[in-house]
This record gives sequence, C-alpha cells and structure tokens, in this order.
Amino acid sequence: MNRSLFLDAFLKILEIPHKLVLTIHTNPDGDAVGSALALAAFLRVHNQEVTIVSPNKFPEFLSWLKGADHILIFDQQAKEVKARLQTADYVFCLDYNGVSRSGALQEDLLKLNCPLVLIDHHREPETDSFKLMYSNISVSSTAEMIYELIAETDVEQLKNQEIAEALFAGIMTDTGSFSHSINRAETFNAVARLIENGLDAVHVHQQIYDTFSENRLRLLGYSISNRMQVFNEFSTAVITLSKDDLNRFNFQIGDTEGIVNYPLSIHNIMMSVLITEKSDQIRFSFRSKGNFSVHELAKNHFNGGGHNNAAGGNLKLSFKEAIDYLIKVLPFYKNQLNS
Ligand SMILES: [Mn+2]
Repeated sequence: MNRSLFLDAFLKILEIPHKLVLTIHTNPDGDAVGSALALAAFLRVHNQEVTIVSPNKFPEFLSWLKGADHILIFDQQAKEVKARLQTADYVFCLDYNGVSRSGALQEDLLKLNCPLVLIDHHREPETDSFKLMYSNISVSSTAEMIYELIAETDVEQLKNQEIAEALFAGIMTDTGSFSHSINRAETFNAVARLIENGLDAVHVHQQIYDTFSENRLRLLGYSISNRMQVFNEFSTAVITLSKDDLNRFNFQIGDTEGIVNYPLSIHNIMMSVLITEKSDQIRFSFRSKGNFSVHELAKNHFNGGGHNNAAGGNLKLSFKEAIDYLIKVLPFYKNQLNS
C-alpha cells in the first residue's frame, strides 16, 4: 500500500473517536517505546482512546518518558491486555515487521477480528498480516515515520513536548546517537524542526545515555575485555555473555543495549555479534559496517532479520552450541566479510 493511501486511511481513523491499541515488539527498544508514546499522545489529542501494550518489560532508561508508566506489559497484565485487544477498533504494530516479533502477544494478535495497522522500517514486512501498511526500509527509525505522519496531518503537534521528546528518543537510539542510518537529510530536518519547536535534545540524550547503573558500565567493560573474541580472518568480533556473566553484574533489562556496537570501532572489523544466553533461548545481535547484510545472515541462519546493518535472531540451543554454530557459519561469508 502506498504512502498516500495510508495517509488517507490514517486521516479517516482520526475523524471519529476509536478504541486503539498500539503494540510494539518483544524486548522493546527506544524506537519502539518512543514511537508508541509519540503516536499515542498524538492520537489522544485527536480524541482517540489509546492503550499501549508491550509484550514484556521495557528498559528502565526509557521510564522517564511521559506516559511510559501507563504502558501495559503483557507478561504482567495479560488479562487487562486481552480485554483491550478484544474491544479495539484497530491494533497498530509499531517498529516490527511481522506478528511473530510480538513474542507472547502473537497468539492474541492472530485471533483479532479488527484490522492490524503496520508502521515500520524493518525489511520484508509480512504483507499479508496487515490491513493497513506504512513500511519504509530507508527511514532511520519508526519514530521518524511517526514524525512524518504528524508533520503531514497536524503539524502543530510537533510543538507538543511529550510528542517531541518521544520522537527524538526513538530517532536518537535507533541511529546509535546519530552514528548509523543517518545518510538521509530528512532525518536531520526532522530533528531540526523539533528543536525549532522547543525540544531540549541534550536533556533527552542525558536522560537516556547518562543514567547507567555502576553494574551496567562494569558489564560493558567486562564484555569487551573478557568476553570479546576477534576473528580477523572473517573481519568479525564476537562478544558472548552467559547467564552467569549477566548475574555477576546483577543484570537488568536494557543493560546489554549498545554493547554490540563497540567492536565495530575496531579498524577492519566489518561485523560485530553479541550472543546472549536468555532463560529459554539464545539471543543473537548483529551489527555491520558497509555492504555486508546482517539481515540476510540473520534471516538465513538465526531465525531473525532486521536491517542491512543491524539485525537480530533467536535460536533454541545451549550457550556452547550457539557459539559453535556461529563459528561454523562464518566461513560461508568469508569473501563478503573481507570485501
Ligand atoms: Mn526501529
């Protein structure tokens, strides 16, 4: 569905009050939470009844954002979430490209009678699942897409600081503080306009990046000095964190956020991988520089996907098997990684 068709449909939704549920992906990040909070605040201005649902807990460093305390967490408030889903007129899917990325929510989303509305920037959206779709894989973040929607439908709301802070939080975190996915002028135009309208960008940056616990910073140091392996023959660096490693630093959700980016700062390292042992599966996070597509890698071998330079996946393996598996896969990509 093209953009102008989506805009028409979106404007139609705004015309009369509806019950709307905004959902985000499992293990939500700054873009997922920021997009949902900004869109929710915008929709409420337009007399919509809005509930935000996250499949599981979001990172603590996002909890200061206005409205974050009203987000329903499915794995803690399942009954309430199910009730809201049952009476919804539309359910939005923000910052994820397929129903399976909603984790524990998946089953309930598949049973819905109301239309699903996608707004997302990940590659290869599950087209068939969504009645309304706004997908653009070249945009920095879903928050930037929400910005565009607001700029085109009610530009005055860009002055609303609740909206502006949430949008900026999404754009800033999904670009690694403006270090990747920043080759479109539109991204900076969006931020410039938010600042012209009163946004305190430094305040948002500090609230998100300068609020580490001591344990989180020590976990980062430990990850790099004790748990990073460099495979020069594959231009790849791998950080592996077991449950014991995480427990040692009193792991809180969000504490491993960003760790995967650091190995890319090594000269000639084209791909960075973070392998994290979760309670029931192994989480793989991938980052790359240049043309090497970690989306393809994640899709082909790790039951995942994402973007060309940032992707993730999950496998049900033991921690040891997961590391061995990655090491077996790397040689297939040797030429691409070294080109
Ligand atoms: Mn995103």
